[in-house]
Amino acid sequence: MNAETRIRNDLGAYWMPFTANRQFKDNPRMIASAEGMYYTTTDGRRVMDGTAGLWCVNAGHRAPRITEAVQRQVEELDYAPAFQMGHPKAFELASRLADLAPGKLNHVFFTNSGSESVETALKIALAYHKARGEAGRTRLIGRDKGYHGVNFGGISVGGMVNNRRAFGTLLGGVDHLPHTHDIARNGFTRGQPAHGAELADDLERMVALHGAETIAAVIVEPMAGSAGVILPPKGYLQKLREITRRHGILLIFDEVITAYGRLGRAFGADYYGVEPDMITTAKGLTNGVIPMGAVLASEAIHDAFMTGPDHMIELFHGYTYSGNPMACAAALATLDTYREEALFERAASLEDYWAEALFSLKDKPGVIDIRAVGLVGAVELEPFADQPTKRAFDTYLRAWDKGVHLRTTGDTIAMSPPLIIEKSEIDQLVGTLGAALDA
Ligand code: PXG
Repeated sequence: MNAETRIRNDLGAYWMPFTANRQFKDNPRMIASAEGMYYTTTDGRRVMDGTAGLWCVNAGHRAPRITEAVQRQVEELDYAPAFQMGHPKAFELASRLADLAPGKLNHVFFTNSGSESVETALKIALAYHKARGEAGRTRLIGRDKGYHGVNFGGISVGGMVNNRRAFGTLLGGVDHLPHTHDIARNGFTRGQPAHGAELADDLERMVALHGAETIAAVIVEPMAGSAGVILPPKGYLQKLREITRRHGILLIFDEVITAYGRLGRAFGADYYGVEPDMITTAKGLTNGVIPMGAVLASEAIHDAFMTGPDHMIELFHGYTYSGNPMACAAALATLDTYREEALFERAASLEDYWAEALFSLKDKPGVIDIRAVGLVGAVELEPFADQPTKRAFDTYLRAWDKGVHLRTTGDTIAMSPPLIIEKSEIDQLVGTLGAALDA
């Protein structure tokens, strides 16, 4: 082995994110290329992408319009300063998103990831109340099992203990609603769970405890993806909307996973028929090609900042790469692809077939619940005694060996294929998971 080869094959330097580094490096799974629904590994195997990357490649890999748009953009304008300066595609993209967004969510703040979108929305919420003379509204309310990225605001309102416990005291003034995961009452429900709308009433308890005039915002995922695909019970999101509105509290939907067609509509807000005050997005915005996030904010929130002298910066927040030209080009081409290939409609039309296929796994060994919505699915397994997460991860590895890539979280297998998936590929994906569960 010459020096060059040794360096190229050394896996030690890369400290991998959210990965069991030592286990991975003993037995690496490496992707060389991808197209449409499939990856090709460095050892030449074809593996179906059952998760759209990390819930982001909604239009499938290397969608031609996006590839071409990025190629064109890098030849034309690679970067432009984001502060006190603009370029046309950022304005065009913001207008397109405002048109796509529900109701009065007409203003767009660009970020580079879901985590940054969350921090941005939380900061806008605090600054909005201050701008309106209610600076006492500083409390933020999240939810148990919530995932809002990995930055300090996001892990503070988030509710996944492993993401929190190593990192100190986090933000103060944060409280958490109870989660809505309840297999005992809602196990194996097709569609929205029947039980649990009353869990939103806990917000009334917090209002009574802290005083509404101290609460800035509530942030929830309309459908909680990372914690294992937890669906909102019937009436739950409506109730949260009603209580927050009545008490002047902002409602933020974290739609980093659910936005851009994952549920068969542009946004989870459309799917569930509830309009929040802000929506955080990322992932499917650019099909994963270039990092980008966007926060959609209501007219009222935006307008509250547009006061004071004209020459003053209204919001002291932003990123070097907010509205980056390369990312804007990718996002515009992604939105074109979604529209021209009717991918949201396609996801909606596959929803029943997808759920039917997943529910066929009901009697497989170890299965204790199945959940499905849009093109998202989850199969929850009875954990092995004293070895939490192992059963799901073993199943994942078996499916990988059989040519299908899935995700695990705890002892739940999560699936979120690209929206271009064919019925025969749904059969293959679910069939492979079934065989992995049998093994
Ligand atoms: N909010 C939500 C609701 C998310 O799902 C983030 C924020 C953070 O996004 P960034 O771009 O900063 O990672 C997410 C991310 C999984 C998985 O397998 C989920 C996410 C990321 C990676 C893996 O469940 N969600």
